[in-house]
Amino acid sequence: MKFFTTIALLAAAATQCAAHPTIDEALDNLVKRGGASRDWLELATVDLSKTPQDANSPIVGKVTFLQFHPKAPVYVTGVIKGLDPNTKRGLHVHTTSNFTEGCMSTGTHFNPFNKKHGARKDVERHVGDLGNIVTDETGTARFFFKDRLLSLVGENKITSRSLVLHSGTDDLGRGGFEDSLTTGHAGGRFACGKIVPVE
Ligand SMILES: *[C@@H]1O[C@H](CO)[C@@H](O)[C@H](O)[C@H]1NC(C)=O
Ligand SMILES: [Cu+2]
Ligand SMILES: [Zn+2]
Repeated sequence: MKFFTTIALLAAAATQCAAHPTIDEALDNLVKRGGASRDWLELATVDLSKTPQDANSPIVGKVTFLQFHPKAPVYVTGVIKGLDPNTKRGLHVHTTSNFTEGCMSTGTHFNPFNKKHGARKDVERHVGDLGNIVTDETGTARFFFKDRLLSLVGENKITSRSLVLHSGTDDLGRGGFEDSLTTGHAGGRFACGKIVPVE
């Protein structure tokens, strides 16, 4: 199962972003540098298609996380449809997958090191800060990036937490609003889902 999911991801990543290395090339590089083995692989996915308690949500989307070594970066790839065209929307890992009050009860941004909110490439950031996804003219966002802080194992483990897509743009901590350094002033919680391991 894992193997086939990975192959599907490699194909999807290759067609999505010709300018970026494919996951397979990235893995090759990691193996060469001694940072990974082809025997160790963790995968997790989130289905954002049905925001808990809101079956009529227009959002359809799936995001997959892939890691090749406990200390290696996590590759994040996804397609999310049903958003406003040509815009940026905040995407974060939130601490819990408590959906009692829909996305509102998923807690704060996952922040095991008690940092301030920031951009994905900032030193000062929450582990859960994934910045913004960018939509095309049809309101679809396709993305593929790697992140050095996320993990699928250990203390930064995001599995069983939730992924939250916001109704606004994440200001990456730079907006000067009261909530810029906690939430990136990213607005309401548009869609969310539990991050579950793929066996
Ligand atoms: C889940 O969220 C609800 C609503 O915010 C809260 O009352 C409840 O205590 C939470 N459950 C757990 C297990 O934290
Ligand atoms: Cu958030
Ligand atoms: Zn944050």
